[in-house]
Amino acid sequence: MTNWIDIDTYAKAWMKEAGERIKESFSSKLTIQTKSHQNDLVTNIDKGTEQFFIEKIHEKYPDHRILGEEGFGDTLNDVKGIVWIIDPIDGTMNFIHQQRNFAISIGIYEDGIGKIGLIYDVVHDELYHTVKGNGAFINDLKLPPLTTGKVKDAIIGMNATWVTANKRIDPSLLSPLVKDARGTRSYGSAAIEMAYVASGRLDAYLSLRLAPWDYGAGIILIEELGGVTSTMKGEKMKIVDQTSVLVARPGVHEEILHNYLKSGNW
Ligand code: 2AM
Ligand code: CA
Ligand code: CA
Ligand code: CA
Repeated sequence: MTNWIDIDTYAKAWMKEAGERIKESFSSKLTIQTKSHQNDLVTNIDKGTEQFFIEKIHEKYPDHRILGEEGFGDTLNDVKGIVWIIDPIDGTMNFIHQQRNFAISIGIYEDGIGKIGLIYDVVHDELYHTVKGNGAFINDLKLPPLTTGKVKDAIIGMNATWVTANKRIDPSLLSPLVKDARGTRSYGSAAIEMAYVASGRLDAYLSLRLAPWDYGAGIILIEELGGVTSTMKGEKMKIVDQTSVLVARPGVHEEILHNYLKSGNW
């Protein structure tokens, strides 16, 4: 039998240790490179943090597999067994420019089913955690289940680029949602925005394209609290895919999906 509580305990301790190392790096010079385009950034600390987790996991759990953003883990063709999905720094641009508003995100899956969700907002020292079925917490504070809401009362997390002209979307599609919602916010870290949906600080979050390491931990946390997770087409995420993401408290999810997203080709 897999001892999920043990795995959770190790993972959280490694996250705290990695967080300390990241904070220590604030006083050293970063090596910054670009990836797919000029605003898609990666640093030596993203890479070093991913390697730190891989070493720890290999040592303690040699039969577990790892999918990491920076590519030091395994190449996965399936989701069999226990798979750790790791984003060593989610919000790299914030890490570089602001030295805050970034997180370490770890989702642990068994045969494609989410078992442990961990998001660590390093600078605020807020660790969002759940072992499926055992409740979700910020540090030691237990989070209440998410109540039903409406768009008109909702603060929605989304990136402003989705309402400007760009290749993925007609800018007029999401502007009615922005207009009808109580407010919108953009934090620049999908993991933090999903942790905020879990904790009720945001009522919804949506993004046109995210990778498994961006949303892998967040959907486990949100589902544990009764929130709703899907693609922007309303389909369930398959954890290995790049996809659009819509996560929200009940009610708000259905309203966004049916009243605002029906005409889009996401
Ligand atoms: P990252 O910082 O780990 O790259 C920014 O709005 C959010 O989108 C961050 O969570 C960021 O994760 C994520 N993201 C996903 N794909 C991205 C890309 N190609 N370029 C920049 N950010 C990306
Ligand atoms: Ca990245
Ligand atoms: Ca990310
Ligand atoms: Ca990242």
